[in-house]
Amino acid sequence: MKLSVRAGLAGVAAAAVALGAAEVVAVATGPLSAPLLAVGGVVVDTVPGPVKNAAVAVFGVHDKTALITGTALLLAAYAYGVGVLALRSWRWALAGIALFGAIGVAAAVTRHDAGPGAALPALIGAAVAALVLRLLLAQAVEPGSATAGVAGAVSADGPGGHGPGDEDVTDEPQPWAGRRRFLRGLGIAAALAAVTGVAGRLLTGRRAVTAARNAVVLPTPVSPARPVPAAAQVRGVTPYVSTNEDFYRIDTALYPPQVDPAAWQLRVHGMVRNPITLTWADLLRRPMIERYVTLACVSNEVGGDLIGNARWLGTPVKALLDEADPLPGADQVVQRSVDGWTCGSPTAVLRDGRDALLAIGMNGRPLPVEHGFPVRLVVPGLYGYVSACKWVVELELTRFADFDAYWVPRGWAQQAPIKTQSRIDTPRDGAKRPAGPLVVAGVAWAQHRGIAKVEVQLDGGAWQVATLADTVSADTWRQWFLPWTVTPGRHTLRVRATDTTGGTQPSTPAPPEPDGATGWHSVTFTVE
Ligand SMILES: Nc1nc2c(c(=O)[nH]1)N[C@H]1C(S)=C(S)[C@@H](COP(=O)(O)O)O[C@H]1N2
Ligand SMILES: [Mo]
Repeated sequence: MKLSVRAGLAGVAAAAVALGAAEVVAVATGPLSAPLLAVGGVVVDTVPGPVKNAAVAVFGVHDKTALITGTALLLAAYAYGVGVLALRSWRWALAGIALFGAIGVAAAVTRHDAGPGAALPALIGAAVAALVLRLLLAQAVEPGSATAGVAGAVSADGPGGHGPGDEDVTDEPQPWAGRRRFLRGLGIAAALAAVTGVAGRLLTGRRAVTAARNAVVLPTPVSPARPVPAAAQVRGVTPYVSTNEDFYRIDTALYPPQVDPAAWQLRVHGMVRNPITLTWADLLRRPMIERYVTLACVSNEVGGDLIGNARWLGTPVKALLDEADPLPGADQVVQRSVDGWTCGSPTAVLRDGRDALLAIGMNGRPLPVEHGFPVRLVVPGLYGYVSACKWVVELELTRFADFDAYWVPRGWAQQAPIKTQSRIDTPRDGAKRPAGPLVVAGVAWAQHRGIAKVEVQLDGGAWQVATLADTVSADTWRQWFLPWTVTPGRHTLRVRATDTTGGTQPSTPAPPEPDGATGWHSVTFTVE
């Protein structure tokens, strides 16, 4: 192994131990102060809209994992470079580590609601990185060899030393005797990194609100949800009710905010005559209703699965807003999450009598932490990014002209009612089917307007009207099916829906940005 490779590996190992140490410190200072999450969070908030949209499109609900993995790989490459650099100049290597620490500190302290200790994980991580790199480098360099001076430089002489390795660090004619010792050092570092990293994560998990969530007893709704009719589910179609585990998750939070209901408050303020502050106990005393509402993400592509239907338990937002008594002209309700994320809904929509909920329950359970525990909004008929604030702590009455919520400066529309859409779930694109009878089936949605008709077309022929399955309400999606007889060959199916206002979804394909995708979903399959 070449000396420069050893030094690079030492750099990577030092960075890994540093991250592990930072995770442990972050147990005390908050998960978002750990450098990886902090830097990742800054990336999430600052990458240009199109890049992020592409990430959601490519990675879907795994965009967070992709981001963290990408950040870690970049850091590894950087740390490798710092390790190699250390052979030439320990001073420059220290500067490289300091830069890494500074970026971590800057990211951590600028996060929304950053605590006083937010800088600590990155600072301590940087110190650990310097220490570990020094120790490993001392082992990477063979004593008595032409490059031994480097070892001296980084171990005995201390920072700033230069060794003869400066001239010719990668050339290594002699087999290297210290290999075993160095590899052992690397192994110890890797083990340390793994143990501290995992321990940090586990301890952070123990500080999570899991216990508080388990202790929540959901109140009985004064108005229960209409039961799901058996005929709502068509065979071969996505489940009519999405389980909490399978429900799609989209948000900007790399680590879901941990909000203890005991400390939770909702402020209703801004352009109102009666500002209100609601505690968890206050909230539980309010009348609760339970409704099935289908939530959809504006980033959902035609045919995509960023949509789900759940039974939400919550108190009507309308009554709360009526009590706060908005001033004339307050046309926007800005919902603010504990992590600073915002979205804006039209005040008129929240007050028009639809079941806009301040929700605490999802399918009979307290909201999962990833879905907004303890409290979120659910508004039938509006895309999630303009209505469904998770971990909500504020409702601020303002004007659309005066405030742009999180996604608006990033290129998305201020207002975004859900567009009428439909999807073929069976047959799947690329499927092979035997000749003869074939049931085409799928879902369609036009929340709050309701689906009136679904039509299917085979190979560009005449549109055929599908049978609509039963559904709970206009606020949920609706399944449909159409029996067909197919002959051998390659076939293409298309679907389009019409809502109860008579609007048929347009054929023109449009991307999700700025206010929701349009176009007809099509699948191509083969009959043998
Ligand atoms: N606090 C917060 N709430 C948020 C978001 C977010 O990034 N942060 N994303 C919104 C978007 S874009 C959607 S589509 C829905 C998704 O809700 P879900 O993750 O429960 O499916 O949450 C909305 N609420
Ligand atoms: Mo979304």
